[in-house]
Amino acid sequence: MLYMHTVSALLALSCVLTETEAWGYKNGILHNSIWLEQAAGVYHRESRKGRYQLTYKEAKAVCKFEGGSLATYDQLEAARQIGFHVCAAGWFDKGRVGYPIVKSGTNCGYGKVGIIDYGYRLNKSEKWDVYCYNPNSKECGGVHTEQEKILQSPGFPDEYPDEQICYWHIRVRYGQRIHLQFLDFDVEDDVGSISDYPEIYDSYDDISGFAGRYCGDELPEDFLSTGNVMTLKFLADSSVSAGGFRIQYTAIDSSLPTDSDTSTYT
Ligand SMILES: *[C@@H]1O[C@H](CO)[C@@H](O)[C@H](O)[C@H]1NC(C)=O
Ligand SMILES: [Ca+2]
Repeated sequence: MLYMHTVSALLALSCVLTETEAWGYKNGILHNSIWLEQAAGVYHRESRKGRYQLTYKEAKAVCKFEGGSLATYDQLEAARQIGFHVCAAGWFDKGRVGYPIVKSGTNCGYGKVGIIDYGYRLNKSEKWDVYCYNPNSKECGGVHTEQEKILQSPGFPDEYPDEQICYWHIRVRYGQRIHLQFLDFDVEDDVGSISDYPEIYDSYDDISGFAGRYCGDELPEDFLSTGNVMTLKFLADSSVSAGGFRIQYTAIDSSLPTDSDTSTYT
């Protein structure tokens, strides 16, 4: 058992992409997760350094940084029951490690459904991802599967608060594409958009498919995804806010070729 986990951890490590610029470095931990899904207040985080990079102590600090705590087994199970499915082992309460599986598959969870439980780890220096619980987490980000929706910066129409990290993962039906239209836009402006910015990724995470980063007060152009998933990420640093944004997405049925016409939208 342990051997298999070590092998999978090593495999995961070997495909970690080169680290992009660090940000949010606090208490020795990088707080920018690669991706996040949330259900019932539970969400998964991994280190910016990649999968399986957090000791138990670091895992606790990641959750605390955002005002939450490590999820308990029951919280993880409650989230799982409403569809929270993540194929990555993470720390949860009391030094236990596991992950929630909703749908059995051969690549993940040994074909089982439920919390795949590695048990209470004796060695708290082992490195895994983490499952946090924060029912009062700010209203930003999340997983959206509706056919259309308006996403907005935290607090809109008021200015967004400092130090925001939001990930909106959009997933519509297979075969559909996602059309994004900016309705309002005002984000702290600087050269290179390094302070505050939304970013669009033409994929379900923020590792691949980077399609644009925006700041200032000019409405960015519409964007059309290649496939049926997209990620919108928003970061705000610790000073200077602005009016924020509203973005509408709409699922469109499309029989267009999916590889030829996206560049005109980016
Ligand atoms: C605990 O885990 C860490 C990280 O995997 C490892 O380097 C260390 O040797 C382990 N300690 C013991 C006592 O097994
Ligand atoms: Ca700012």
